[in-house]
Amino acid sequence: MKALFLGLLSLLFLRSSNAQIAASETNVLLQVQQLLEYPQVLQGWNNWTNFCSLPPSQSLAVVCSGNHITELSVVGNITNPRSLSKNFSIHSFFSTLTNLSNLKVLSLVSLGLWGPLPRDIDLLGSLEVLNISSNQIYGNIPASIATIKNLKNLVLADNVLYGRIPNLKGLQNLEELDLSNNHLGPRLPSLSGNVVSVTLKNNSLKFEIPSALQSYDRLERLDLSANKLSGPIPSFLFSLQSIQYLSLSRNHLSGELAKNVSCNKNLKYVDISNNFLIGKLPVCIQSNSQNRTVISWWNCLSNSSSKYQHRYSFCQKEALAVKPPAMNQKKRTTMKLGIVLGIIGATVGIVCTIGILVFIIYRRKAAAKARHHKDNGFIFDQNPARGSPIVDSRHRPQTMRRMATFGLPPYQIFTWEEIHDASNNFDYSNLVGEDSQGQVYNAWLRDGSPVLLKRMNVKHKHSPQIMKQYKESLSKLRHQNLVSVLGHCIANNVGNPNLTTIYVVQEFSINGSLRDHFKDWRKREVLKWPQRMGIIIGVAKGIEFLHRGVAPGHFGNNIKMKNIMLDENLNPKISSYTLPVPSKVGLESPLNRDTARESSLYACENPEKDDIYQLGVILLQVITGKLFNSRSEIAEMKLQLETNLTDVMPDSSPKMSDLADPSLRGTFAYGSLKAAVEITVHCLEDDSSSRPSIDDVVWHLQYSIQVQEGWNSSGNLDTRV
Ligand SMILES: *[C@@H]1O[C@H](CO)[C@@H](O)[C@H](O)[C@H]1NC(C)=O
Ligand SMILES: *[C@@H]1O[C@H](CO)[C@@H](O)[C@H](O)[C@H]1NC(C)=O
Ligand SMILES: *[C@@H]1O[C@H](CO)[C@@H](O)[C@H](O)[C@H]1NC(C)=O
Ligand SMILES: *[C@@H]1O[C@H](CO)[C@@H](O)[C@H](O)[C@H]1NC(C)=O
Ligand SMILES: *[C@@H]1O[C@H](CO)[C@@H](O)[C@H](O)[C@H]1NC(C)=O
Ligand SMILES: *[C@@H]1O[C@H](CO)[C@@H](O)[C@H](O)[C@H]1NC(C)=O
Ligand SMILES: *[C@@H]1O[C@H](CO)[C@@H](O)[C@H](O)[C@H]1NC(C)=O
Ligand SMILES: *[C@@H]1O[C@H](CO)[C@@H](O)[C@H](O)[C@H]1NC(C)=O
Ligand SMILES: CC(=O)N[C@H]1CO[C@H](CO)[C@@H](O)[C@@H]1O
Repeated sequence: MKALFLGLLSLLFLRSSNAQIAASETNVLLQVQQLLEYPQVLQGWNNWTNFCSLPPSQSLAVVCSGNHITELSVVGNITNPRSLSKNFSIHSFFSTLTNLSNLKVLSLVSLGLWGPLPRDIDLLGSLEVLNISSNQIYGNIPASIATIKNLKNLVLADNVLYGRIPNLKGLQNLEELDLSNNHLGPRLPSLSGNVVSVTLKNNSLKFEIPSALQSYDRLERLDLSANKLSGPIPSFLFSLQSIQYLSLSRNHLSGELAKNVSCNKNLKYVDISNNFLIGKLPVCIQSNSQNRTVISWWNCLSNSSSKYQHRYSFCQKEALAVKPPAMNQKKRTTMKLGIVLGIIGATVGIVCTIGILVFIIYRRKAAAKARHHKDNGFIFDQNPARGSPIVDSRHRPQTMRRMATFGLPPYQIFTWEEIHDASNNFDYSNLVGEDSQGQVYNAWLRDGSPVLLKRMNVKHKHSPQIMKQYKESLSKLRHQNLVSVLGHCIANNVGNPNLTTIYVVQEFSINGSLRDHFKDWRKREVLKWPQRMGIIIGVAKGIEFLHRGVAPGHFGNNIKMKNIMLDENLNPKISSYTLPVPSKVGLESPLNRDTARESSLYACENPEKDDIYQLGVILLQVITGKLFNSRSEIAEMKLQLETNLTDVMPDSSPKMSDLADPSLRGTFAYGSLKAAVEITVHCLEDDSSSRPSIDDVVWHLQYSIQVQEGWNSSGNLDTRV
């Protein structure tokens, strides 16, 4: 009896004290528990939990103030990290959190969160601490994060973030930035001068340490270790007004430190190990002292207290190999080039001419093309309220600001030096592959944007006329559904006049291939029917452009899932098409078709219809969600679908829906699926001559999309992701 009374009393008490925070915020917490799939640390939360007086622990803190929740800190099991199921949607998770309108501290560590950070993360506008380290957040850091004005600590360490770090200068209150163990780069972000701790270790930073750091008067801790920074260590780092901890280890830093470097007296820790430094250390970091730890091994220093040093020649060689790209130093171009050439003893003469004519022709064609492509882009915007341009023009130099309609900079003739810098002297670590045409490198333009660089050697000498036609044909390979050609450089070898090296700079797509998206179920979940049709029509339009948009047509393009790159808006780009090489006979056949055929899995005598067949295979995989490895599997699936189509029985319809990828359920209009299946079956005809032309395919796909759009707009589809 007494126990019951006490129980009732405590219940009443709990209810009333919980009532201090708005009921809606209690609901948000319970939803958070559910969306996080009931992690151990939140076990026991229920309708009766008094969230404002939970005993504080290392892994959980809820703090209330007034009648609002101001802090939510949840740390999952770090030793045994888990991953949330495919039901998890980071987008709805964060939009649930935005209902905690006064939230100042948000820590969600090691909870298995996955997905890209929502672009509208700035809706959490009162945040001061955002700590979502040790999860599986991928993609770019949204630029809107820089508008959360009160942010003091931003910790996104141990995730899978990649790409540029947005400009964070607007975060005037930012004190701690920790982005370690991601793939961010290639440049350090701009920060306000108030920052106290910057940790960017183990990312993909390149280039020299920027002099902007000089103005960070409050910076106490700087960790840039395990990146690919190059160039010298600027002296000012050691004497920054507040610096205490400085780690630059495991980079490609080179050169000699100035002898007169002076150190801030509070500098307690310096790690410059594993670089390519030479010469003697300045006095203030010459050895460990009572108050200063210095780690300097594995350089080529001659007066270091550490025994572990490489020989001088090692650093000279390595430093040369990673010579930092010259930024905005056009004037030095020829002189530096001469030095480099002298050192490597090469006899390559450089003839990169500016094809003004090509450029003018291109501009005229681009304008015509732009008109042509204006209204046939079919991309389902995942986030219609916040459509943002694919390319952020603010970071591009003036000359590149004039965008063509589909977001490409104007075609560019590169100098050999630019090519050389972009690839870090064709550094082996940048080599991504080699095919019958040549090597492909990862490279970075001077504005930091990543590109692909293809190097092809061409034997035979070609007449200026043929070279002119050739350059023109290269510069035409630009379309929103192609991994477009951004520019080129042609270098003639002085020692061997019959050898020409052609460097082609192509777009780089950071977001992975269509096949990657299908193999990773998380990414696949994002691809509902409208998204998949948007991708397929893009691929078809890319093929249409290759077949019809350039003269002569470009056939046998080795169209495969792994060769379709997706950008961040899920716009597909065909990457596999064979680049033209100059031919002896001029424009008659500027394509090296033999290589195209060799590399094609289903080589056949009709390269045009071969492309159609391969588009059919992609359609089949996109519809069924299966990845096929053999022609017989494809034939079998085609047969099943075909039977379904020709069967007049009305109950055949559910069968077709069953053949479709289960994760598409509820997202397609039946008529749209049927139209897509019809054209797929048609593309996969055994007899190549009965396959449709690309124009037919595009027409049918557009019809399928129209059916789908009608269905969407009658309120059938929740297009949120
Ligand atoms: C919590 O309350 C909601 C409605 O207020 C109810 O639907 C739900 O079943 C309750 N849950 C528990 C565990 O009592
Ligand atoms: C973390 O997971 C491990 C292994 O499952 C388990 O032994 C440990 O108790 C967990 N720790 C916490 C804090 O839950
Ligand atoms: C995911 O959602 C489906 C349906 O909503 C449900 O049946 C399944 O159990 C959920 N999976 C997990 C791991 O929560
Ligand atoms: C958040 O607030 C909005 C409007 O106040 C409401 O419609 C929505 O259901 C709330 N979400 C949660 C998870 O409480
Ligand atoms: C972020 O979380 C990690 C892991 O719990 C912790 O070590 C770190 O101190 C946190 N940082 C902030 C600013 O909360
Ligand atoms: C560096 O970061 C990657 C992920 O970006 C991680 O897998 C790796 O373990 C990290 N390396 C070190 C030494 O921390
Ligand atoms: C160090 O010496 C260089 C010239 O050798 C000079 O330009 C620089 O101002 C000196 N720095 C300091 C801090 O004395
Ligand atoms: C080391 O620090 C102590 C106090 O922290 C100070 O008295 C001493 O002078 C310092 N030694 C050197 C060599 O700077
Ligand atoms: C020039 C210079 O700094 N020389 C120093 C090299 O290191 C020894 C001790 O290891 C010093 O005695 C020298 O002054």
